[in-house]
Amino acid sequence: AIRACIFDLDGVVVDTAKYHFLAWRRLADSLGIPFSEQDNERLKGVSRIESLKLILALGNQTLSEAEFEQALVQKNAWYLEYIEQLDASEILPGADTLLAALKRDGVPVALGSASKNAVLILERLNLTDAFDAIVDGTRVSEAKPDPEVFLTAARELNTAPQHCLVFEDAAAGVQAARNAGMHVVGIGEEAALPDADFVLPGLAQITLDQIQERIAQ
Ligand code: B16
Ligand code: MG
Repeated sequence: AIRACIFDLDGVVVDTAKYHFLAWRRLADSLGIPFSEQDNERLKGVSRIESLKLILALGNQTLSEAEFEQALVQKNAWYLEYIEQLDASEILPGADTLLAALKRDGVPVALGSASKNAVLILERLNLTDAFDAIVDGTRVSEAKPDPEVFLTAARELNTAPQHCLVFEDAAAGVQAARNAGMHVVGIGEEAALPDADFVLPGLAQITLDQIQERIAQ
């Protein structure tokens, strides 16, 4: 049975995935590398450093260490610019309702995000108190699909991995949950997330009981 839930941030709780895409595309443009929304799928859930490596590989380019570092800083500056106005209106449909229901039912909840901006974003959304543990990109050394972020979250919730349920919008994140030995509900399109237990278009109108039933089948 599911005893704890772990939420990815970008693309699950909040619609920041589009801002990551805009910032990466702006950076790719500045390097003369064509970068489509389809290319961006592979960056979802992936750390900042790994994302830049993927973009450079797309363009068959290399950067010096200093240029690489500068590009990371630039991308994040643009990203922060895009999320400057971020507020609770950009919480994805159903996320706040589900989080509130879990709290009411006493189900422990963690954030498991690759983002180094996660704490700032949760503050802007007024959602910090919804989480019993926050594990983000500042706290882990291995990027998704490595299970580190989710295993750390499970430990902080005092729950064994097989009793944890992860909500993820990224292929790398679904893989990370699998590698952690957890259940995982994909958020988005079925075809993009074949390794999830099942896929939902979003968190709207879903309860933990309904998810338990579908996983038990
Ligand atoms: P940052 P998640 C991930 O967050 C994003 O999906 C991914 O696009 C981003 O590159 C990564 O965080 C790092 O974010 O640059 O803010 O540290 O989906 O794991 O919540
Ligand atoms: Mg995500």
